[in-house]
Amino acid sequence: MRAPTGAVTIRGVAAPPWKIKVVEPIALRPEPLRRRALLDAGFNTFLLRSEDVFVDLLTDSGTSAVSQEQRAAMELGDEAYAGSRSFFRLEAAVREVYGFRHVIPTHQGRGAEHLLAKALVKPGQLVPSNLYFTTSREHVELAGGVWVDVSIAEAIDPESTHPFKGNLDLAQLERVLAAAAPERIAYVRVEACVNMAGGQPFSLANLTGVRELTRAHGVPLILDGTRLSENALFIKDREPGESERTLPELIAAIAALTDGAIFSSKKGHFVPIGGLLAVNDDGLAQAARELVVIYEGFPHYGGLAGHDLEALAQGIREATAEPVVRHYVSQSAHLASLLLERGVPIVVPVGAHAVFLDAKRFLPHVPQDEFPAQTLAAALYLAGGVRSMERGIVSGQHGTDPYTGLELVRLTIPRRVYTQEHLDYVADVVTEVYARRELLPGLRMTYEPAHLRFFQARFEPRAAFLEAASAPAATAIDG
Ligand code: P71
Repeated sequence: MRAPTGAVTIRGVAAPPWKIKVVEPIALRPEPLRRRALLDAGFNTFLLRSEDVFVDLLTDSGTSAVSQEQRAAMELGDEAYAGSRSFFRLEAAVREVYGFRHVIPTHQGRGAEHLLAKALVKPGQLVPSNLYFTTSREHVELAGGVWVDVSIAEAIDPESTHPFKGNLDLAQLERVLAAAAPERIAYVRVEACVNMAGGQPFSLANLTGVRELTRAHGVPLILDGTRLSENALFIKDREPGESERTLPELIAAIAALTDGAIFSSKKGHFVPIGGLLAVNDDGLAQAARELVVIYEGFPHYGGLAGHDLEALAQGIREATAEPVVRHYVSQSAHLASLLLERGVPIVVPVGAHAVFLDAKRFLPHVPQDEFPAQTLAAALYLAGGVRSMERGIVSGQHGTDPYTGLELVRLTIPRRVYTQEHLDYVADVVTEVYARRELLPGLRMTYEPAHLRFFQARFEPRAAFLEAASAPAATAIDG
């Protein structure tokens, strides 16, 4: 069947607009080896080896498949230290797709966040934003800034079906801007498809409102465009009056409302490594170029190889192709619909790049200080070799502040990588763990790193975890 956009849909799911030319072997390890691997990893999925993982839904970061066009472009990589042809091709792609005048490549997204924070944030200045992202907030705080959440209340309600949970609360933003002198605000940050809320988009109307407020108060508006294509697709599908605009038009319209953006290109630009700072202001660009030579490399490569710049330039263009974006967004929707049918509690509406399990409702008997999402992520690995990511108290708690926020497990879909069979398998594993959820005990943290603790923290179970998590289901899966 052909949808109005020209994309092919099969039983409601957008067909992949590609076929597979190169494959990477994967295998499900026997259950005793998965137990060993989980113990060695201290019940932290970040610490598992990928060879011990069957379906890897830890992240969509750097895990997308490159296209044949990207591989071909990589052959043209100009590895000159300065003045590389590959840089100018990247700059042309950014200008064409997003319209920003200045482009500074970085090794990945947090490299761009670092430059931006160093250039724009002075001690005591505020950065109002829709929720937060871990590395974004960390860099602002390291520069002495203060993060201020101005997301709408629905953003942290996993059961609210608000179509634009990534919106900023305009009244709250206005209060923050009005209460502070303009020089006390570093910039307002708007994240596309807010990761920590479950991949939830903002609307164009909301962004327009944010733009008006930042103009009126004379403060910069900076976009985290990491998942901008998906946000543009949700606007096209959900926002009244926007369905006739093309994806490239919507992407350009969003970027044009902002003063600049950071991108972790490892997601929607289909590259294993790379990030960007792209801005319009000459002074800000100059400040960032002075910093990039200290932290990343010469401004014409910013920590990347020439072939990386070529893959990125091509990936930026592919990220505007509606059938490509629609396919991977519909993979999340497919997995979500299987889980909803089986009564598994997930965040709705389904986000861009992942399905988020609501661990508070999945494991209501595990109190939040016993890490329900971490527990669930460990159980999914043990039951079926599925690797997911904790997005709850371990990653969200700020210092010793009390944390009662979202407690989610992210099943993240790498772009152009897994087939529908893989996703159907993941749904079966989640369903089996759900059937035995009452047996799962919580965890105790045994090692807590000082910064971004979720990456390397270690845990041990409070009761017989391995038996509870692996008993009948694992046998069924193995044999
Ligand atoms: C994701 C990641 C990668 C990650 C980072 C930190 C903890 C766990 C996983 C990275 C993002 C992102 C947004 C909205 C900036 C970065 C940093 N996301 N903004 O979701 O989602 O980019 O990883 O390239 O440095 O797994 P970077």
